[in-house]
Amino acid sequence: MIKFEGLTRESALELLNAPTPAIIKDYYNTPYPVSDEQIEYYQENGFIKVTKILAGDALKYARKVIQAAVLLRKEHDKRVLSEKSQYEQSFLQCGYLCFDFPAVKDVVFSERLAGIGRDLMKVKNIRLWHDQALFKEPGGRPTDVHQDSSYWPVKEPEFTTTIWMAMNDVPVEKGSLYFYPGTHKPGLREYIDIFKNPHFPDSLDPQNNVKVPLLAGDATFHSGLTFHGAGGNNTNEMREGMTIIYTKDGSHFDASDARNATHKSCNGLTDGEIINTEYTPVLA
Ligand SMILES: O=C(O)CCC(=O)C(=O)O
Repeated sequence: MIKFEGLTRESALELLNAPTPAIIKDYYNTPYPVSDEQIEYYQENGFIKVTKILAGDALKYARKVIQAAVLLRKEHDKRVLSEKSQYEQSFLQCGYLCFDFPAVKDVVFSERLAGIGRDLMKVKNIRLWHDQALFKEPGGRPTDVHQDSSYWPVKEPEFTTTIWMAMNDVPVEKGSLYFYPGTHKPGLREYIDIFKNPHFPDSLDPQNNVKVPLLAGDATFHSGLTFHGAGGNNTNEMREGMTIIYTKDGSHFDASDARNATHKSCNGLTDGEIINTEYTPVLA
């Protein structure tokens, strides 16, 4: 059973249902300027590290809120790491937290965070695709290398991006992410079954990656087409990662692959329809 310092079930519930203090909410919605060099780097490499996206009290508050949501989602899971599936040993995955917990919604709907994704992708507006906390337990195994968009029924994978935010420090030994630069350019290449039967992608040179350790409050953005993975957690602390996945406003739903069409974000959509559901609002 997982635990976070100073959090009980009761205090977690209270925090998650309390209104976010105005000063923190303002911070979540204050634009973070992105330079032309950063946009070019992202476009060229398919990923980028962006520092101090959250800081000070806003970082502390957001971290507690995400911990509280993970605590409640996992409170009935009493298994130790070795009893979990191989996939679950890579991370504790908690998706769609923003629709269950009002305080998480304020983080996930942050214009500051979404605005960076919009600018890096060079699009007019972006929508939420989904959110997920990805905590890696002490001793957690590496995350197998994959391309995210192979799991998402979106017809324009080049216009999907993920912010992966470090809520605590994530050095390499705690399971930071690594990326294969430029691998977004040839498009969708390979489905890797990271859930049950992973293999290393045939088209990649295993060594040709860039490791991106982060400090708390830093983040990476990566395209849904960029191959990436993460190391194991060889520390005694939880790796606390929070992700938000965005799509360009105007993207279309792709129901051609039934494997991918089970997302909550697909609610009621038919093949080729513009993605616009209650779960996928425009954020910036
Ligand atoms: O958190 C991890 O270990 C992997 C994250 C990942 O694959 C992603 O956010 O796309």
